[in-house]
Amino acid sequence: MLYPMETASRVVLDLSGVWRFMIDKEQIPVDVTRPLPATLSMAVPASFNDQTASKEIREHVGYVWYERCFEMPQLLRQERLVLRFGSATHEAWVYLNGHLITHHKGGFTPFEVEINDDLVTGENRLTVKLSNMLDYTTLPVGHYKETQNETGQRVRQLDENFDFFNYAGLQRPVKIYSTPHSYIRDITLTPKVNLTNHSAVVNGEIETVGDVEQVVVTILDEDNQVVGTTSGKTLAIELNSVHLWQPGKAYLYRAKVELYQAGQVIDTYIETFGIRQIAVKAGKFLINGQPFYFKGFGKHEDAYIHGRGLSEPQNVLDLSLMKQMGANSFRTSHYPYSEEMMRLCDREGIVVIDEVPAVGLMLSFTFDVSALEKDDFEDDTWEKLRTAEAHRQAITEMIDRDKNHASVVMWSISNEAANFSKGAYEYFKPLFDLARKLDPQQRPCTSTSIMMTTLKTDRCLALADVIALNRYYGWYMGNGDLKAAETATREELLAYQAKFPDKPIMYTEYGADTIAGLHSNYDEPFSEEFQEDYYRMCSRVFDEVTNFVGEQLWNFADFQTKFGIQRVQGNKKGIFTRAREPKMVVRYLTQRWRNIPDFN
Ligand code: GCB
Repeated sequence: MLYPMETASRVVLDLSGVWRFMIDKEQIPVDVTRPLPATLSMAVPASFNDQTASKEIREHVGYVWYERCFEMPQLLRQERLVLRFGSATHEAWVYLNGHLITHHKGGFTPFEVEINDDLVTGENRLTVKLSNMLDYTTLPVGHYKETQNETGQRVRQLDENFDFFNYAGLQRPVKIYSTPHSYIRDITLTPKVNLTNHSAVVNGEIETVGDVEQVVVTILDEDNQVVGTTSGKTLAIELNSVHLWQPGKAYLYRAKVELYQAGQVIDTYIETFGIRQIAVKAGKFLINGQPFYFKGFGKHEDAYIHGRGLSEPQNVLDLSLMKQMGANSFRTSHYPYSEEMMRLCDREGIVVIDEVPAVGLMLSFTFDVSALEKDDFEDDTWEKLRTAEAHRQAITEMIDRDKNHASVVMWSISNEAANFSKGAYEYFKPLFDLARKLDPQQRPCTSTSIMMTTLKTDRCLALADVIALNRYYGWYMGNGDLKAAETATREELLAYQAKFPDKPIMYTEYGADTIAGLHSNYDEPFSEEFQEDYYRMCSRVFDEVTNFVGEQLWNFADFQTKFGIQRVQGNKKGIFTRAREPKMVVRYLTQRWRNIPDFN
């Protein structure tokens, strides 16, 4: 799916700004043929939750409505016009001038619809109904319940089966873009590098719609010089002396695709891409043939006021802070991030593990690993969950959206699912197969494992190209005892390495809740001293394990969660506060990461 972009043949109109908003009290049906009786203002893109002083709005479970009007410039009316949502969380019904024009479920991927037939001259009224409800059929997974209040009215309740606030709304840009009626629908690029002679072949497919006489593809380098050209919808353009996209040293080419009719260019799209090679071999994660070491983070899209909404200044700052520390990567825990962030990572040379919103696929919880080690251990996760269809859709839409990004080096198919329970392999095998079938660049796939999913209990290890562990020894297990944590960390990593000598191993989460400004002479948990000791302990062990290919700590910054006795206005495992002020440990990690090269 192409990102909306202005070119010689395309115009983009941005519908960001202040919309009208209301929560649906479900007392009288909303009449979409008339303007909404909505009196509140709500900025788009952003989550709705933190934009008002109302607790009712912040904690609302159910439906909300957004509306705004726009006029379509007459000079564009002859073009094909497409309304596009960067995301609408979690389910959307879109009406234009009172007609339902599209519906989409899944809160973290874009969708679009042609609007020519529903546009009117003068003012157009765009209305969006959103649901923020989650259940056993959706990603992420929520425990959903309906009860009745004293007056017999339905009360919807949602208990998120995950550790982040259920922000919702029109969280990413809403745009209208134009194309001609015959147009470029999609571009798929699969550059193949020859590392020995520094050449590459840019393979690809151009998908078009309508009457097309010819398609011409031109590759431009960063100096705007033409380095290759071809005609036809299938390309294989050879490039010599190629500039590789490298972590921290991004080099981006542009593929200018032109569609001809009667000797004239009628549609142009410019796709930016990088040339690099990803491989997993003999326990190493190779980027451009060299063993790469991941230094970085699990993150969230989470900010004051914006909630999970796109904040480009915050994205720019986050990557700058990462680079300053010598970090080189992050995982889009626990959902695909905005397209704007992915483009920025391409530009900045930040390496990304791209994750679907598959979080909460675990319906029981115990730290008693011995119970889980029984061959036939089965909880009710795979019997009760009905998420397979949503999961297939999420994988399909994520890969469709992100397939050309040089920054994306691996897909994460789930976070902390009940891999220890019978039925897990049968659930996941088709999903890993699907990701591998869909990805034209054949990136490695992984899924991150929770502490109870061990070498003995994990039924899905054979599926993952990289072993990705989320571990909290010294925090959730043996809180405060870093000596025991060190032993457990070491023993477990060495055991994985011995059993799977060809699979790279990395930590995709490890951390300790830390209240900024809390200090202790006794290095107690929650103090800044403890956080630093914890990370020093982990680093010591990591450095001993040959096949250990990366450390992505939890979390880049403090973030908002649902209520819970372990959460004080959110999760405090950030090494930065939510406002991006450093905790003490940032100095230690900066010094460590600046001294670990990206490649070893
Ligand atoms: C995890 C989850 C993450 C939580 C984290 C924690 O394992 O993947 O979503 O926020 O632990 O801090 O408990």
